[in-house]
Amino acid sequence: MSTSSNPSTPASTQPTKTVPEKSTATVAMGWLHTAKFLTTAPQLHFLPELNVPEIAFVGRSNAGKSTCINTLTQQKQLAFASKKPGRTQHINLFSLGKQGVMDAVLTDLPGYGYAAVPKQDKIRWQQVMANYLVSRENLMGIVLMCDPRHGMTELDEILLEVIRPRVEEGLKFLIVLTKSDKLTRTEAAKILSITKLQAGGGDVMLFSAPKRQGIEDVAQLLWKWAHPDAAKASAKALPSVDEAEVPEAPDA
Ligand SMILES: Nc1nc2c(ncn2[C@@H]2O[C@H](COP(=O)(O)OP(=O)(O)OP(=O)(O)O)[C@@H](O)[C@H]2O)c(=O)[nH]1
Ligand SMILES: [Mg+2]
Repeated sequence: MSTSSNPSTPASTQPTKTVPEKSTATVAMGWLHTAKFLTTAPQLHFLPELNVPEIAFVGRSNAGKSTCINTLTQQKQLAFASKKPGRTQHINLFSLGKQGVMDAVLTDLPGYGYAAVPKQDKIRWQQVMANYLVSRENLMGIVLMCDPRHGMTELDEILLEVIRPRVEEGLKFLIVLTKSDKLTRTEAAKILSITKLQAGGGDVMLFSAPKRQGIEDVAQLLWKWAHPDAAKASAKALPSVDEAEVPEAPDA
């Protein structure tokens, strides 16, 4: 005998359980949590060629790139983070994808601008990075991490110049203002609007690992970059402002 339904109620009139659709933020956080170490290399030509979208984290040394990757992927030690600047010294790739099927890659790059690095090493690294940013074929997005207490520095501006031709061809670009926990609300609002003016059309977001600020916003954007078709489909599924029922305004 079936115990799953009330025989006196016709099947068609039984109340149906509605399963709420997962929000984009939940999907994005779940996707990022699948991150696994893929490979590490001292320069571009040692990296495997990949045919999935790659998103690189760049920025000054100590800006918080590795910490941001660990926070987004909800893994404590996926990328090496440290108080000591210059902790990341290789190009590190992390694969993403559900059920073990890789559908994107995150790249943690060594930072630039650390004064204590010998000049020759600085030049070598700047060449490695410029080469990666200009030539990595599957690179589809860049997250520029910037400490808002220093704002965009000259080296950040140079980096923007290096990637400008690719941005004009469609490369996605986000500036993340890290360590926002170190700022007051007023300071944060001010640096956010200044950086938006400098971003040349790119997105800008505030982020704090300890305060967990901005995590879902960054996660959703990266997910959308890597899944443009799915992102378009879920945007279509939502009613547009015209279609949505808008309550009538009360008479004045
Ligand atoms: N208060 C605060 N500290 C942070 C935040 N993100 C990172 N940090 C700290 O900043 C320091 C540098 O962080 P990393 O993630 O190693 O920085 P990185 O950009 O990867 O540095 P390199 O690998 O040297 O280029 C560490 O002491 C982190 O704990 C944040 O959002 N808030
Ligand atoms: Mg690092």
